[in-house]
Amino acid sequence: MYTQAMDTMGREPDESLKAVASADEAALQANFDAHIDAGNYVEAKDWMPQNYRKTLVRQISQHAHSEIVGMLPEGNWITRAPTLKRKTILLAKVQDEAGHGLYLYSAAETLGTSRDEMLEALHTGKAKYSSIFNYPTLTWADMGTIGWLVDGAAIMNQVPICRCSYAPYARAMIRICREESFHQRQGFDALLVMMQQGTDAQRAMVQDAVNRWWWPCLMMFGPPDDQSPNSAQSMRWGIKRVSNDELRQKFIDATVEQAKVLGVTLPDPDLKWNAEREHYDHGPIDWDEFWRVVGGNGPCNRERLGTRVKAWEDGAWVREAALAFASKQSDKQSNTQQVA
Ligand code: BYC
Repeated sequence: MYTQAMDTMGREPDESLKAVASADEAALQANFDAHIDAGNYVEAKDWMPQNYRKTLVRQISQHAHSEIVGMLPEGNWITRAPTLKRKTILLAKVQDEAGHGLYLYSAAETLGTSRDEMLEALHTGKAKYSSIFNYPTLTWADMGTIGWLVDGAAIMNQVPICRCSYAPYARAMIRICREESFHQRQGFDALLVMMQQGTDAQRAMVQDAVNRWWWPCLMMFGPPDDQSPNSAQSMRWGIKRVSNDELRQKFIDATVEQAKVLGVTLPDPDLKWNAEREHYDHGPIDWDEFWRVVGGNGPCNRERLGTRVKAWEDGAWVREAALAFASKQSDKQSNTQQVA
């Protein structure tokens, strides 16, 4: 502080320093923009604008939260799976989701936010997680439908993130997408078996699950492009590569054909092929319902958050034990080094 005062010899130190800093900043910003425009990736140690960092922490942490909250509606059915084969598949899938959460929290940590901070934001309701996990899983058919539709929507949204400009996120997504593909197939397979080899009651159960999950799945892609405050900047930065509406449309186009193979109908009387657009038209989405759920008032928001907070509190002794063990190990190591 004193040195600075001497150097400036009575001039306005803050102003001159600010001018230099902002000139530097402008050059860094220009480099960064050119780097992004050329389609290059950004690594953790590279310079990046504060808002780019903030946007990534927001999206990646919300994505991580979605993975671990997403374990709850399915975890609920592990003990009730109809066969040993379905139980092992579901168990593996739910474990994968814990793994996805870990990759994603790790990717977000590279941006300088600690996992404790991110979890605190989840537990206090400040951070969002995907709206879809605030709906109940009422029957076994919901497990197949989550795999087919929810994971199907997730893959559609996540494949373009494998090319996200932030490299640690893009790398995490490559592995996640491979696993999501297995998740989607196992869901489709479970439903196909029920539809082709099941009883009338089982087929009705599948149709009922599809009816309940269809619209919330379309909401997973986020608000329409003209009501999506983050899209324009995220597209500019190469964080998002394809818009919410385009992805939703791609999902609808792919799913209508899959529904035909399964032999289920989708609960939208306005769903029809538009030869001019070469896409399926669809009926209006209830965006009031979406914002209600995102705002914390969906059917299961309180239950999901309560379960997460309880798991965090019940796990306190595990974290303490792990820290005590790690500190014992490092004491042991430094003692050995001293003796040597
Ligand atoms: N739910 O400006 P927008 C999985 C929020 S896990 C809740 O379009 P953005 C799986 C949005 O955050 C799947 N909130 O935002 C796991 C924003 O609020 P803030 C999770 C939503 O970020 C286990 C505001 O609405 N996938 O598949 O440009 C088992 C305005 O939206 C939702 C990801 O997280 C929503 N559905 O675009 C099975 C993918 N949609 O943050 C399966 C990564 C929007 O400004 N994320 N909001 O307060 C993304 O691709 C983007 O963040 C989104 C939203 C497309 C979701």
